[in-house]
Amino acid sequence: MSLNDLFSTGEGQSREYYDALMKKCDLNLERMHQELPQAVQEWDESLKTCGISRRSFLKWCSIMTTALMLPPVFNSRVAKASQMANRIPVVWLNLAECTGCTESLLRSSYPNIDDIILETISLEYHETLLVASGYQAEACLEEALEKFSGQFICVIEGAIPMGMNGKYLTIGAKGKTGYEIAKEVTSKAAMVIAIGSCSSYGNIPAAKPNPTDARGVGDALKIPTVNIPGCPPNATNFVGTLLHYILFGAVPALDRLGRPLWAYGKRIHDFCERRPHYDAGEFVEEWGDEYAKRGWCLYKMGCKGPYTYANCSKVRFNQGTSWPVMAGHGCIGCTEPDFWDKMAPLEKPIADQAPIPLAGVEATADKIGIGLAAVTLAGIGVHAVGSVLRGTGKEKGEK
Ligand code: FSX
Ligand code: SF4
Ligand code: F3S
Repeated sequence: MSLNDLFSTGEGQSREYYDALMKKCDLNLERMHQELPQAVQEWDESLKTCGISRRSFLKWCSIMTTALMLPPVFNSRVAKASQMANRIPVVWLNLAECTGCTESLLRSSYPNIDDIILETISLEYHETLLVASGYQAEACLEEALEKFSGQFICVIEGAIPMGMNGKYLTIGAKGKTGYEIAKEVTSKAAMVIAIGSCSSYGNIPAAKPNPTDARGVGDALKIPTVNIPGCPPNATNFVGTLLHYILFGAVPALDRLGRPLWAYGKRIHDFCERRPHYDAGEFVEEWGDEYAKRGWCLYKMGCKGPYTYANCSKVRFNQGTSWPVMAGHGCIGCTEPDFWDKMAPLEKPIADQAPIPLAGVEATADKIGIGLAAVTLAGIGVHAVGSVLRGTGKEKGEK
């Protein structure tokens, strides 16, 4: 195989581009190797404990390389980076949220490699998982901030309530506000990751009428954040972002909403297994009807896949078992800003509602914007006509 073939998978980039990227990557991996603290447990040991073979690990590395939109020549580098993930100090803050992110990311019953990475990252501080409480817990945080200043990744789960001077959320024995804690911790971090839609954009704590004036971390602190939205988010999207940082010492390319493009660059609708039914005008009309049993498209049951940017259909959840649409419910758009208000009612098509501004769609579809709703509507119209013409009777219940 020629070098040009090896490089041919990279989104149309030239060989020179990847040459430079490889050099950058090798230099960064070496730097990380020298600078990062030693791991508590070696990576191979962690794999062995969880009963995962080296072969499965390497297979996972090639999947992850492709997911990160890198050519196969990066497989071994992704493997190296994964082995270093347990050496990056992480300080994880829990602010206004339901702890669903922590639950879904850190508590899987049958760990796969994403989970092992998440379970072995060097969590220097995590309120929910910490055994210590009160002054002892605060001392742990202070120690971590001092010891790893400028080196740790700050992961924030949850929104920041700004109302009443931040006093809707106070944490710990000294009664500091969530805002004060987040401001101090992020000022010493190498990178800030907003995990989940609450910390990315405010989400449910910020849903109307938002009495606590809850906001996303970037908005509240006026700092740049890498946003990994989802309510809860997918472990792969967090792990991939971490790996990208270890590989290149930089955050991956982001969209206007701070989401990594490799994970949030395409719509749910673009890779949905029910898409052929959408294109054929075959829709579920009622929960549990004949068409639901046949796995037809859920658009008329309120699926927001056409307006939602995420890779759920490709990476799925629970060790790749399933994802919302596969389980039989439409996507509710949980990776989009203000989805709780803007996508509501969740089981009715947006086309049935008055036009609403969809910030995520406008921002990331770059030009498609709200026009998408109109396009989808037009699509439904065309497909519905098609159904009638073919005499399939799918027009039942149509308005
Ligand atoms: Fe909950 Fe996380 Fe939703 Fe928010 O996930 S699952 S409300 S995104 O911050 O804990
Ligand atoms: Fe899939 Fe929803 Fe799109 Fe239908 S509308 S194809 S169910 S994403
Ligand atoms: Fe959320 Fe839709 Fe994925 S509801 S989990 S973005 S399928």
